[in-house]
Amino acid sequence: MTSRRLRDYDESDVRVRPNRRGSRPRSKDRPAHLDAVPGRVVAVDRGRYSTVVDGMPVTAMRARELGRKGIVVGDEVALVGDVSGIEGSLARIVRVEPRATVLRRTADDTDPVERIIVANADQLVVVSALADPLPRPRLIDRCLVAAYDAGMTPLLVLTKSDLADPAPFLADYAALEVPCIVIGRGSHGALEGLAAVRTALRGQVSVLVGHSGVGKSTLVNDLVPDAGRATGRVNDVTGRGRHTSSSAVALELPDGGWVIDTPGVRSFGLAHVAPDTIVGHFPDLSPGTQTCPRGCTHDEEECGLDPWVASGSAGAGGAARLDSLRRLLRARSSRHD
Ligand SMILES: Nc1nc2c(ncn2[C@@H]2O[C@H](COP(=O)(O)OP(=O)(O)OP(=O)(O)O)[C@@H](O)[C@H]2O)c(=O)[nH]1
Ligand SMILES: [Mg+2]
Ligand SMILES: [Zn+2]
Repeated sequence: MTSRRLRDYDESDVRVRPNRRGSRPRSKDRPAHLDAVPGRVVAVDRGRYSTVVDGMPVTAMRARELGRKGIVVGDEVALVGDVSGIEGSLARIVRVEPRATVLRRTADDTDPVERIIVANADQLVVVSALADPLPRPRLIDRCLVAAYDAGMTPLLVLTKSDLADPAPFLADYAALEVPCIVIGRGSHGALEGLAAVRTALRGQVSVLVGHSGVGKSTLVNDLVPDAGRATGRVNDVTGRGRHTSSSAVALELPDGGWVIDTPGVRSFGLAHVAPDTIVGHFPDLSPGTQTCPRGCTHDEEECGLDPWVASGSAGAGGAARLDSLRRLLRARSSRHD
């Protein structure tokens, strides 16, 4: 439902589209503010919220009645006041609608404070460079765990294929069965492989995550004309990106759907994720946990998955799949990205 509402904004004739508020489903306990209009938060900057209302940009602040409730990029909100979007105007956000998904992370596994990064995204695009900076497999695995935890579909995008051969990396990830797209600069400097990315993102709300310098903003600039996202060079000495992007921004895709560019992450704390959540995303293996001891971490001696796979119940690729599952389970509890 969330995506449907987002797609409403995709029409090129949004400026003249009649207000459809009358046809929206009404919640039973709809509070006051009957005059509120629906909008989507596309950026947050020091207490100011950039929203899109009927396809038009509107700047807003939070209403006092919201209390301490957080508002993040991707949130569907209700706005009152001056929603004209005219330069200098300021609307008020009076309500945050229930979120279909939340992408959350803790700063590290010991940090009890969960931060919600993005709301209402369908797809988590884990972006990794094949070189410059080198792939960080554990960070990638941890991002995949975060996607499973958030109920988002994962997609791997490998960038900079002009700098390194993707084959070894692809071999390592084959058993995970996560879709994977390779892109890179061609001989004229333009990005190649974008058609597959466009197809995968069409009609979806996708959030890009990955280490600084892997090329998230470069990709967004190619996908969204006029996106104008700043891009940075990778430091020759440290081999790291410079954290060029400092906050998340949602941009509308020309073919329908939204893409959310986020700042580079160094780590992805997953203290809040339960092992069974991860196993649930391996439907070929999960029946094998029936003989597990109570509270099994699925990475221990008595785990029922080992005899299940050894008996051939998970098919010929079962051993490789179990290896992949264990890698994600370990990624969840390892401290170092
Ligand atoms: N050779 C090569 N360079 C690329 C490619 N994609 C991006 N780059 C370069 O990589 C550098 C970093 O790109 P950005 O798009 O700023 O990376 P980012 O992931 O947005 O980084 P943060 O905003 O810091 O998280 C820039 O110099 C880009 O030109 C690619 O496919 N091949
Ligand atoms: Mg960036
Ligand atoms: Zn087990």
